[in-house]
Amino acid sequence: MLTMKDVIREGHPTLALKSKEVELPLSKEDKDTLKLMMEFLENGQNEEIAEKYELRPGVGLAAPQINISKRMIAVFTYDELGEKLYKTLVVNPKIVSHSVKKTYIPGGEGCLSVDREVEGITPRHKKITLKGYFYNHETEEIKLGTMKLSGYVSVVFQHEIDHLNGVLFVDKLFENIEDAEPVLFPEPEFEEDLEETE
Ligand code: UDB
Ligand code: ZN
Repeated sequence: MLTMKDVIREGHPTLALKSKEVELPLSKEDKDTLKLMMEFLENGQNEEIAEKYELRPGVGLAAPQINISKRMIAVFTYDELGEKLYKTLVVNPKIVSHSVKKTYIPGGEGCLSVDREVEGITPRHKKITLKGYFYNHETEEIKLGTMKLSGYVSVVFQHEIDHLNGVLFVDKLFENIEDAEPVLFPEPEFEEDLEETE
């Protein structure tokens, strides 16, 4: 399994490289890498496993972050409404179109490869159309396809694709972005209990 020891950090030269297109059909090695990437994200979001192995709860991972300079990404997250789960591995992803409107994560982004607190926000396209080879690591099927993404999930994919181009979120920090709308995370509904318990 992958742990935080396998994740290279800011300053490592691989993070600044443009990674290579992956050849198809996928090699056994590439299939294994993709599977390990998804398992790393799943483990990180499993409290018990995360605590045991000291994993950060990642929502996305790009192959260069484990020092493999190939165009492969993994995303494991719900959308901002907690409605749809994206458990997605993409090989040779490409943003084929995007909105003019921009968005950003209000508190700023973080990164599994960046160990410091960074101030500032990173502008992203509000909507993207992503084309690539979508890989199912359970069935080992791979299919060319297109996905339309918006809001928080679109930010996660853009962050991962940036890694494939040698770009970190810290390379594009702003104090404020004109005419960008923040990703809206709804506040959990809170209702005070009127009855005493126990
Ligand atoms: C993350 N997680 O996984 F706004 F429910 C980050 C870390 C670095 C803090 C673990 C994260 O942002 N979780 C999150 C954010 C929310 C709401 C929520 C959970 N990454 C992945 C990464 O470094 N990939 O290379 C950083 C994210 C910042 C923006 C998109 C990816
Ligand atoms: Zn990152």
